[in-house]
Amino acid sequence: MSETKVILADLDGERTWRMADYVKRGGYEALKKIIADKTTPDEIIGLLKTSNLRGRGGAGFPTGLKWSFMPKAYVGPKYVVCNSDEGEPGTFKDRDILRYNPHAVIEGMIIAGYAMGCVAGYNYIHGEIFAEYQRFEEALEEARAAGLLGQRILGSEFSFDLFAHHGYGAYVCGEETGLLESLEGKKGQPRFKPPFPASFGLYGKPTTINNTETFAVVPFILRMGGEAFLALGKPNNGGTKIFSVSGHVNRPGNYEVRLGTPFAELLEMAGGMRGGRKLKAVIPGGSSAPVLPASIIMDTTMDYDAIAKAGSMLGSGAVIVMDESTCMVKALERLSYFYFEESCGQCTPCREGTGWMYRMMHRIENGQGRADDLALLDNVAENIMGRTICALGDAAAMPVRGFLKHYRDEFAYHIEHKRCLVPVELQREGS
Ligand code: L3W
Ligand code: SF4
Repeated sequence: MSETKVILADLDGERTWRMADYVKRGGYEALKKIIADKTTPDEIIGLLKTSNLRGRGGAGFPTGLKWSFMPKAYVGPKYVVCNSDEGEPGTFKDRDILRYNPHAVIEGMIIAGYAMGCVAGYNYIHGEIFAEYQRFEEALEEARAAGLLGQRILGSEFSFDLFAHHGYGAYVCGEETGLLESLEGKKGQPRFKPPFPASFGLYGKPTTINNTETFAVVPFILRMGGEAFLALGKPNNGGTKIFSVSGHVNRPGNYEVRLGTPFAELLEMAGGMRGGRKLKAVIPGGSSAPVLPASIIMDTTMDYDAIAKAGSMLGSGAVIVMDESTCMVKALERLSYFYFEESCGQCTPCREGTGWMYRMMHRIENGQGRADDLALLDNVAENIMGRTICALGDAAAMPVRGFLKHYRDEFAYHIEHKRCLVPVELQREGS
């Protein structure tokens, strides 16, 4: 029972982020081959479709299909954008990719530019990480000096340039259209979809946006082949995925495993439960994903379809592990505060609803809950879902629905007894 590393393979050396090291690991071979062989864009997109690669940022949308949405006959600039605005609570994989393997992202983005006929690419990097931004800039300089960016790449007809953009640290800028607005120099407020970025993206031009991990794995898929990548995972869930495991485990960190790996194995890789305590619940895909109790998650495999069947989302792959010492009311209060704080305020259900949910959670946690608060929480969450411009509204409502579905008794106990159901000694030990 161990990791199966693709993006994170052979990163034990001292300067794995340097181009020379990446090249030793087979880096840029895929790009050189498609240029030398004059591989067609359709062949590359076909390979991605065969691989069953699904977007690693949260929605799990099929990457090959997304790339195929870009209009081929469009006259004018088209863009490729990398979403490195990692801000989902619990997620810390993209910053490790930028820190240790930035050239994989660069190569993946150049290949994307080639396959979709784009003139330029931008990597939007979260504003609260600095060393990673610097490292990506340095990697771009190395790639440019080696003739892998700019005009007539490797002597071919293909020209493409790539730039890094340091964001501002707002969670909503990780939403693809909020990111585009921000990249254009405006307030990062999401746009209505449709039109999707594939038809109206950066500066109104066709644009494809993928997550850092998605781009980083593309060169490996080209080298190993679509079938081989698919075989690492399971049908409809190709390849490996990096899971950021945090919370009450002995060895929190990033683990790259085959999609379809049982949760129990991932937990063991992360060193098992801290202090030998009992597992209570897991948020399997970042804070937006509904929580799952131990009884469900221990029987579930870590892939998009299995987690959806269990009633949650694989999301960005942030696995938050909670043991028996966790007060679910306190946990949800923290999450609700996050969404309240990060709402961009454009739409009423999200702007007002996130505040209502947080204030209700705050009073329940502080022993001032009212008898009808749970029904009111259900009602507010229900009225946010599907009624907002972007996914942040749903993302705020889904945790509330998940916690109330599985731990309603604990919330009711808090309201009735004005204290927590979890014994105080256990809470202190777990903190
Ligand atoms: C053209 C169509 N394009 C869909 C494209 C669309 C997008 C992708 C998926 O939300 C989730 C959210 C968070 N023509 C298209 C089309 N597309 N139909 O496909 O679209 P969508 O709308 O399903 O998802 P989304 O708006 O991208 C993302 C969840 O991720 N999440 C958030 C993670 C946050 C991070 C982070 O901080 N880095 O990863 C975690 O679970 O709740 O459900 O590109 O344009 N007909
Ligand atoms: Fe802004 Fe929330 Fe509306 Fe998204 S759902 S556009 S974050 S107010």
